[in-house]
Amino acid sequence: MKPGLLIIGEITPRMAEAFAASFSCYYLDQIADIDQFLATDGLSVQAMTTSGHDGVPDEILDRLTAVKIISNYGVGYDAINVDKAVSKDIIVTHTPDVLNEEVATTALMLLMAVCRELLVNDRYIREGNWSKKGNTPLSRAVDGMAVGLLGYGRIGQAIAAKLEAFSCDVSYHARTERENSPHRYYPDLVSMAQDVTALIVITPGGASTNHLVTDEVMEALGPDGILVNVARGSVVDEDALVAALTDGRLGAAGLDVFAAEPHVPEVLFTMDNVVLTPHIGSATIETRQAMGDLTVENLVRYFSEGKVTTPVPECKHLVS
Ligand code: A2R
Repeated sequence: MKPGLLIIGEITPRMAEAFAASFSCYYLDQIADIDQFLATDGLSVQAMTTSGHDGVPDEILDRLTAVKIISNYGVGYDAINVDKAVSKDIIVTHTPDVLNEEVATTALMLLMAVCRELLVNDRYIREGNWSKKGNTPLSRAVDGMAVGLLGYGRIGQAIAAKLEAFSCDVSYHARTERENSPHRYYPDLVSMAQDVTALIVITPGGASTNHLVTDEVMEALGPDGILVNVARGSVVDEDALVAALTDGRLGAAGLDVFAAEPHVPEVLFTMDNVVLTPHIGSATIETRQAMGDLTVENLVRYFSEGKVTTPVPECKHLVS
């Protein structure tokens, strides 16, 4: 008998096909009566898969008592209560590394779109202004820019490598300094924000990084400063961000993530100095395929070999 798998959130057809080959699949959004499910088919559910956005509701985690593993389709797993899962000896896996380049490219795309005013210029032509009013004002160069990274892990270092191609002066802030890094380490985030033109946020979400980017950090970036967030909306104090952009105390922003997705503060819609994308950091066909394959691999390996490929650090002691 195939083990039961509860699928939470959106997955690709390729993932659905692979899961169906190894598991009895139950889709949370197709379950009409959750209490009835938990008392019947739910008893056979030994695995769950979810996305970084959807996570696992605590109630499900508490009531699906046969679950042994949760495979997260994404690198960020702040929407899963990992402490609770680990206390129940449930292994949690995620998809590190396979999305590094894509998220790094998204960060650079936002930085470039903001600096070169891509959307303003595009609209200018579409509205027929070029022939009527002539050229648009000059924009800002990315090449040679001083850029600070908040977070210097797998993705942060991929961003740094791409910025090198633009001869940017790269520095970073994290809790710990990396040995042998070619980039300058700032133990203090505000000091780094004072010294750079653009700050790119690429830490995990969750309580420990909540509102790391404060009003003070944005003040330090200043009226010519640019904030790019490809991490989690929770890392930036969004009310302070909106206020700083409104007052001109912060120059511009490129935002892929928001505090309460899919809600985005509407005042941002009116700002030409802001570029908005709907959490598309890793959302290409190629990268989502690699992430999906790893999400499947973790589950299939667990049930066939008793091993997983990419456990989250908090549950390494649970895996052999
Ligand atoms: O602080 P450290 O030395 O552990 O460095 C990590 C940094 N970080 C922080 N920096 C400052 N204050 C904090 N409270 C803090 N917490 C973590 O974030 C490290 O440099 C970086 C995380 O790197 P990785 O664990 O390799 O994550 P990865 O794969 O780069 O992904 C980052 C996030 C995901 O969790 C998703 O939320 C998003 O990017 O896609």
